[in-house]
This record gives sequence, C-alpha cells and structure tokens, in this order.
Amino acid sequence: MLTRIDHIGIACRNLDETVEFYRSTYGFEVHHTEVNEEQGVREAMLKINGTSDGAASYLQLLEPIREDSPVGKWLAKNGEGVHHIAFGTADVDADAAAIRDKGVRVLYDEPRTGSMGSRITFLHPKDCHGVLTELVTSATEH
Ligand code: V0V
Ligand code: CO
Repeated sequence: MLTRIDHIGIACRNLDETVEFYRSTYGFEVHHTEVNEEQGVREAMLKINGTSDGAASYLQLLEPIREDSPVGKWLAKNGEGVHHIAFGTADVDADAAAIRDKGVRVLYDEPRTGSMGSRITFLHPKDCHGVLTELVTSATEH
C-alpha cells in the first residue's frame, strides 16, 4: 500500500546553488547527501515533514554526474524542474508486482538501491500520464 509522498525529485544543474536557494528562500536544511553511481546522480535530501506511516517526506535535489544518465538526458531536453514523484510503501516488491499486473511498465525486475539505503523502482512515465513515478521502501521499513 502506498502511504505517503516519499519525495519529489527535482533536476538541477548545480546542487550546491540549488541547496542554497532552498535554504535561504524557505529555510529547508540538508538532511542527507550522497552520490548514487548506478543512477548517475549527486543528490541532497531536504526533509519536509514526518508522515503518519512513521517515515518522512523529502525534496530530492538531483545533479547529474554523467550527461548520459536519466537526469542528465532530461536536463538537456527540458532544463531544470520537477523530474519525478516518489510514493512510499512498506513493501515495494508487492506494490511493484501489483502495479505491473495492471499493465504499467515497471522499469526494474528487482528494486535497486536508492537514497539513504532505500529500495526503489520506477514506473514508465508514458504509462503514468507523463509522470515518472518512483516507488520507495525506506531503510527503516525493510
Ligand atoms: C523521460 N520522459 C519523461 C521523463 N524522462 N517524462 C516525464 N518525466 C520524466 N522524468 C519521456 C521523454 O520525454 C520521452 O517522451 C520518453 O519519456 C522517452 O524518454 P527519453 O528521453 O528517450 O529517455 P529514455 O527512454 O532513455 O529514459 C526514460 C526513462 C529513464 C524514464 C526510462 O529516465 C529512467 O530509467 N528513469 C528511471 C531512473 C531515474 O530517473 N533515475 C534518476 C533519479 P517523448 O519525447 O518520446 O514523448 S535517481 C533517484 O530518484 C534516487 C536515487 C532515489 O530516489 O533514491
Ligand atoms: Co527519487
């Protein structure tokens, strides 16, 4: 069951400048940063609020580390902006399987490693009315 908006993924060209914008404009502080080589991103998680399922909602700021990565390709075509939304679930395997059974393309056979030790997969934007959609089980849930 999808129980929260885990994060909104925002593509940016310069992570440090974008972090500073969110800090100075809204007062959001960096909760966590990491490089995800497999996904081709350097990212910062800004925690917005805790959620009723015991997890939290974040903004995920994403700077590509390679031009041919998903975020690099998307930035070249669209410029900076909202790249994906992520729904949180205690069981990404079960939810991904159920959604695949409805005819939506799930991009990975098995969930991969996401931010802060989470397990993630993606649904194809063309099957989701133009929205790249991620499913996340946080490290605290698995
Ligand atoms: C591409 N398209 C999108 C899109 N990216 N539509 C909405 N939102 C996006 N973000 C559209 C694009 O405009 C094309 O439509 C069509 O899909 C094919 O796009 P493409 O440019 O040819 O790119 P592809 O097909 O090579 O790759 C698209 C996919 C790729 C979605 C398959 O981006 C992917 O594998 N994404 C999942 C991984 C990812 O995004 N990782 C970065 C975040 P037209 O022009 O043909 O109509 S990592 C992350 O979130 C982490 C680590 C975390 O949360 O923990
Ligand atoms: Co994400």
